[in-house]
Amino acid sequence: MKPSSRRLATTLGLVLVWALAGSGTVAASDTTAARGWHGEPLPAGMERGSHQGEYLWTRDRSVMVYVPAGPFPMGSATGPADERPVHEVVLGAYYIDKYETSWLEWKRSGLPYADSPDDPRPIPRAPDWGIHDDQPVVNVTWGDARAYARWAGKRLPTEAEWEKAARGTDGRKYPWGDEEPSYDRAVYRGHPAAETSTAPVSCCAAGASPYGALNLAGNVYEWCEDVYQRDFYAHSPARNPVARGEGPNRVLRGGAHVLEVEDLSSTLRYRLRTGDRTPYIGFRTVVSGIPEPPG
Ligand SMILES: [Ca+2]
Repeated sequence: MKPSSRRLATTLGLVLVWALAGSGTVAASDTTAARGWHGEPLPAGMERGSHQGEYLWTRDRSVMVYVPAGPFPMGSATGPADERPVHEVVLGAYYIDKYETSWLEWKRSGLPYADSPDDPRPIPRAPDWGIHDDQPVVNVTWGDARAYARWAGKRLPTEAEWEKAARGTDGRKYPWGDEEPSYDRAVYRGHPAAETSTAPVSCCAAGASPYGALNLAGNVYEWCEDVYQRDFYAHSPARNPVARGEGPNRVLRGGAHVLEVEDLSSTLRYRLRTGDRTPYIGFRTVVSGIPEPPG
């Protein structure tokens, strides 16, 4: 072998060693990236976000937070009849949007919308205060919300998932605890940033839920997957309950910018006809976690 050939062979050998070592490094980092902030396996399409505890759903670039599997007390012993009885519900792990779905995210989906409040087409229309990218999409029917979720590869939360995301496991009344609502925690009637409009979805960090989601109380009501059944709590299954099937009304949760402070309770079960649109109703979406084998 000529000296130049020997140098070439040596170089090729070094390149091979570098490539093997490099591919090992990539594989190791892939393994790390496939686990979330809680050590849980990440669903395809999910990445850790740039801030501790936050996740990025790559399809719609939404920020999500993690709700671990386990039980929580659902319902209220002191609220209206449809919130009783308090009963233990066990849910699998899931991720829920940190924020209400915004107009910016709706635009990313390519689904139709109208800039004019007077547009006669059956699509989400601008509210009187106009379309602002950082504010929640409104005037959406339950079907519109589902269409967005399908596009994003996500789904609407069940009523139980919404309530656990808002209350955690200690039976609190509001996302932040049992203290009475205030305008730094939630957007409801009289809020200075929302007298004639919704507030940005990033509003009210002091009102974060135990898992870090914002505006589960207030700003806009949020569609859930469930058909509204007044007596559902009396006979619902203990694991991953959801009321499916036909029914005129779907469940809405959390209160809204134009409504009273009483509507902010995290156990309150509001409902509306599936095809209705109002400027105080929006939604957020969820992604199921990956179950881990016991032990
Ligand atoms: Ca809300």
